[in-house]
Amino acid sequence: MLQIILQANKFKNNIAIESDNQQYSYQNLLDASQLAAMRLLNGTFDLNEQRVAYMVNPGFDYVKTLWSIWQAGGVAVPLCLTHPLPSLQHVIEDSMVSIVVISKEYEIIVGAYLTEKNIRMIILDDQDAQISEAISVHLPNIASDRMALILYTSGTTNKPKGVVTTHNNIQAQISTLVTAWEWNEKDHVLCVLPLHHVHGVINVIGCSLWSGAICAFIPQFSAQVIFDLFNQGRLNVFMAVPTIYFKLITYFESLEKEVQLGLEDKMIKFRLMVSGSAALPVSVMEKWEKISGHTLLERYGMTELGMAISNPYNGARKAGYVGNPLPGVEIQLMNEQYEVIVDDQPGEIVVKGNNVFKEYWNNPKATIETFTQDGWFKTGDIAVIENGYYRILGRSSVDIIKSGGYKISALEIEEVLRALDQIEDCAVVGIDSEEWGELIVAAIVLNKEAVGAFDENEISTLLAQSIASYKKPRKYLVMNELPRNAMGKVVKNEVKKLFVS
Ligand code: MLC
Ligand code: AMP
Repeated sequence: MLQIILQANKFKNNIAIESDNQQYSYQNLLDASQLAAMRLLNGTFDLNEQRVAYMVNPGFDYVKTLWSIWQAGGVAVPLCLTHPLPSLQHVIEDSMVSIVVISKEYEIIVGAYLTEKNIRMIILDDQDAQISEAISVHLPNIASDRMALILYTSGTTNKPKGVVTTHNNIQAQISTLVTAWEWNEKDHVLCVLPLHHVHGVINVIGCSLWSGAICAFIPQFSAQVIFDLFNQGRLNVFMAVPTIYFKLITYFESLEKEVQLGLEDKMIKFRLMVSGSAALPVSVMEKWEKISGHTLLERYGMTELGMAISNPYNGARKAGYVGNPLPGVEIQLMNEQYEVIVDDQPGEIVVKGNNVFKEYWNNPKATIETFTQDGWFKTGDIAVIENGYYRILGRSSVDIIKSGGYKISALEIEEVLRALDQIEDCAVVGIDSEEWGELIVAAIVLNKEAVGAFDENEISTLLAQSIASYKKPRKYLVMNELPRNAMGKVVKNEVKKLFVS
């Protein structure tokens, strides 16, 4: 039996999930996910690593669906709830899914497309939400080296790639965090993150449900709802990206003094507050410490790895540093020739361990290129060790942008922009932003016919049809030509300077 299911069996009577104003026990989750697995199997014995995509709201239905796919022998492919159809199509088609499970409200977005493509669609309805009696079902035995999950991540290629992790990888990713951060069954975490990325799926849902803890969900990010829940005094663990802490601080500062004092009183009682997915500005860390009494625990991770480096749970958490390798994760810094750096110089972080993903889906070339000959995974992140702690200095590619904790390919946005009639050429970059980490901006050269008639809102509306809102440039600069070097290549660092000067 899968380890996550064995774990759940230890805590059958504990509350596992709070969502939609209801509580669900681990027993409820086991029963409902087994029933859903039978529905997926539809009379067959094993999905045998068929890909099953799902577009399901955060909460009981989400976890039930994920666990049902795993128990039926499928590979889970979570879809982003806010992506427009072309982005969803890319994931569905690239991962070659045979089934898509959706919450009812998403039928309007994907229903016609799935019918046209003859892809089986399962719509979760009210009946599914009801908890059935325990049933005796025959489910396949799943070897832990089988594929479990494909998460799509942007890279230096224009379209996102599928990152395949096995059940073994996921177990390693979860168990190292459970050990390092002392997760236990008394914990009560709030999940506010999107659930098609490793931060929400592994760190929040994976770790809490592995430990017999409660995972509470809200439908989408809302500072007010989060503080209302903090105020109830039942939560004790919180994890978010730096942008969320920034937004919470801004909201907190708008509250009456009395309300602030009440909240401070509740927040100080939390066991753990974590930040990651992007660099935590020291200013945000300090402000959060002032209002919550917590020194945020900053850690470093990646879709291909889960988490790799973490500040200590017990011990000094240093602002601007990500700490040290997690248990079971091997880290080296390497130079451009992929030789280990022996002095205190900066180098690219490379990683080995059971946490490291299996492969990029259906992309052996990208998989081979991302590992050194000795099997180290090349992260593309540059770090240095100072006084025994790792500090992230940046990325080796200027074409990867982190905004709001999302990894975004500048090349993907450029391709979409160039496809618009008005735009002849463009260069997309990320510029520093305390709120977003990086803000996406675009220098553009207009087609002759469009010169003098540039309309930012029109561009934004057109982009919304094909890319997610968080990928849209937030500022444009119309230029006669883009800054290029002697080889004719656009110099992105020069483009960045144009936006900050
Ligand atoms: C949204 N907006 C942005 C933006 N995203 N503006 C600038 N830059 C961005 N990146 C704008 C919208 O256009 C809108 O503006 C307003 O903000 C609200 O939009 P929204 O979509 O409702 O945003 P919101 O819900 O507030 O989203 C902010 C957020 C979200 C921080 C909650 O970005 C988020 O959930 N980020 C987490 C991503 C994540 O989980 N990453 C982990 C990847 S795994 P207007 O004007 O139209 O109202 C990983 C590995 C690891 O990285 O280490 O963990
Ligand atoms: P993703 O591909 O979305 O999983 O994003 C992974 C990337 O996020 C890493 O390669 C880093 O560039 C970045 N990242 C994650 N955590 C941190 C952190 N604490 N500090 C700086 N960058 C981070």
